[in-house]
Amino acid sequence: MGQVGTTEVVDGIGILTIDNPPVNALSAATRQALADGFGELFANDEVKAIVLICAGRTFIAGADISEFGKESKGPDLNAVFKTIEEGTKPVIAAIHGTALGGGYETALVCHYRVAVPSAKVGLPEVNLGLLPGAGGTQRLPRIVGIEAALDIITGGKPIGAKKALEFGMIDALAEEGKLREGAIDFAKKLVAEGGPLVRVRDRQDKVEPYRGKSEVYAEYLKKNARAFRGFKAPFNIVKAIEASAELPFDQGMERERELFLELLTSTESAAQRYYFFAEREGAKVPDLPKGTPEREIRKVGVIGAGTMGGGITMNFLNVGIPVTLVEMNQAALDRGVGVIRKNYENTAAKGRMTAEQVEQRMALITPALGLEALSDVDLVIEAVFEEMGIKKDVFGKLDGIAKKGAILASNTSFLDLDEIASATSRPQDVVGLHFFSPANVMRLLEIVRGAKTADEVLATALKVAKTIAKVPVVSRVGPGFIANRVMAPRSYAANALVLEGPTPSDIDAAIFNYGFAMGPFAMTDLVGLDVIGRGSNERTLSGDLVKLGRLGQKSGGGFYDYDEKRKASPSPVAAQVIADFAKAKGVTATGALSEQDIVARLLYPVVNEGAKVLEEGVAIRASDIDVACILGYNWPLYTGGPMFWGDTVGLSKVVEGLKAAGIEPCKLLVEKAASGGSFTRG
Ligand code: 3H9
Repeated sequence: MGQVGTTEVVDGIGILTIDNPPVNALSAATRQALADGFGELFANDEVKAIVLICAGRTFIAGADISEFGKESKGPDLNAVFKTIEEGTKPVIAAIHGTALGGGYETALVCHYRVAVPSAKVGLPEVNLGLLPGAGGTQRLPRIVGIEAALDIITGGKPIGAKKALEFGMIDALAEEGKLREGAIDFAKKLVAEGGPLVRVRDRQDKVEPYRGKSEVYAEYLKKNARAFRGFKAPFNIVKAIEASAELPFDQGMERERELFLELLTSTESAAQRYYFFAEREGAKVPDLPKGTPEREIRKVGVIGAGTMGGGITMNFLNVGIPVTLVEMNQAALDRGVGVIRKNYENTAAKGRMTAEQVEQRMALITPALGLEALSDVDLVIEAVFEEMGIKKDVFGKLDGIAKKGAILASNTSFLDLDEIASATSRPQDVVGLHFFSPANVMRLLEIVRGAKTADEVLATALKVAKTIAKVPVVSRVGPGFIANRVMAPRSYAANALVLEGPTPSDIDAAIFNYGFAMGPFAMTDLVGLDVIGRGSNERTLSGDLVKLGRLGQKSGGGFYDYDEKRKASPSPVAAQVIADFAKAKGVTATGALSEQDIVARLLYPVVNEGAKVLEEGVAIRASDIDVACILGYNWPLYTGGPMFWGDTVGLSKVVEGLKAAGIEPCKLLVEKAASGGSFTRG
């Protein structure tokens, strides 16, 4: 059994403990330990019932994702499951932490499930572009019913133990911290009662009423069409759940297997599994020495109570960290605090927070006028107007106010952090914390490492990201850092392409069908043409539209015309402005382009910019660029982000496409294409 599994017998109850850090994933070693441990305990006559429990932070957190796509070694999971399910002694899964995916499926082949109140259970495979492939789609509906199973498995969210008990996903709660004792007591009671063994696979009552009701699944897909768009897994999940009602258990298992394998070999799942690890890589900075000390952040200051500052503040309030919120005048301060309160009250109105929690959070804000109030905070985040002069002034003043060792952070989205830091006598304490709007919702945090930022400050910034549940990506100083910079060429390309013939609707449709929520012209109309074009002195297409009062949705027209319900339709006026602009620029129309061609024209330049960001050392790794685009710009997850997608398309093809559009591919991209290399594959 090696190091991973240990067995013991206590008062006739066999206990198998799995200890395979970090998360007891079902790797070959864990499967071996399960096979050996159950084999031994079933064979031991002294043992009347068996408790399966895990050491460390969690119950089995699922299949080992890093093993997918590799040659399978060790015992087959289904064979191990058969041993448990068909065994003649009751088996009790004792759950703490998270029993997810294959982990919860292991619990489902046990006869009973006991959990501590803090535990969570669930089938999150959909997030990896997969479906539960070890019986989850056949067993869960037999416990919770078809409708609940559809929501749980296509949603992929973990469910807290108390709710899981209501659903029947677990059978009993054990006292927090006393799982082992609770599970042993449960087992002893079962032995004493001596009832028949209960197997989930034998239950029919919850699925039988759905036999022949194909409309249930069709309606479910229709209702969720928007959320499922572009993904493969939800569709296969629905088919597998339908099979749980239509087919006898063993045939249902075969159908599940087929549908699972179809997903396992799909590009979508490969992209989503890549992304799972990519999110976790972001916090790893190769040249940051292991064990670098982190500074304690007990109190935070935020400068600017506007949309950004307010959102940033909420992140800290949500985790119980007090914030001193600074504004220049009382009216702006009151407005900012009022917006935060309103946001929390809206959440409470939806039942996702109690009135008491709203007050608890609000009580953590100290509103203040003037920077002097920041003398005792451990971290200051500046979110004032995006202008170098103003930022330097604020940092210069902060230098004289903030306590020694306080971290001075800027939320700048494109200014030179080193120049901002130069306004202080402590550039080592300055770092960029670039939040994305709305800052309390968006999960991305770009951490900008200045030329002089101390390791300790970077390590603390990474810790802060974790504390407030953000996904960090570390960037060096450079215009636009990572996400904004890499995505900018998409807009340039769209504005160039629209002069050549494809209409805004053609271009937006291609980008929407690729998987973005919106195309670039619809987006510009939403944000406002005046806002997007602000600060530019050159004649631009947007500028020409603005001159006609076409500011976007808010003025009833921009690139599109809008009715009173803000429904868009193609605009003859905009079409004329585009034609005039093209003529003035000497651009002649090309022939019609396919959606694929349009996507290439708009998105290959993003891959190229990503390559430049890597070449310049602004980003540490290609996967950080993908994470930044997926979380910062809603780049469709199932493509893996621009760099993973570029590799999927083939880098030579990307290089050719760029050249054909008159764009010079960067050196790194050309080299990789020539050598048959890739950014993300191995
Ligand atoms: C599945 O089960 C398919 C089945 O239906 C069976 C088919 C036959 N594998 O997230 P953390 C690593 S699909 C390999 O930072 P936390 C992770 O990379 C699976 N490695 O910790 C990280 O490594 P490192 C269904 C894994 O406490 C370290 O563990 N299950 C796996 O914030 C710590 O992770 C899931 O989708 C894995 N399954 O959160 C659950 N899981 O330290 C996926 C984690 O080198 N896992 N690692 O960066 C999670 O959601 C979270 O990791 C968990 C812990 C909530 C468990």
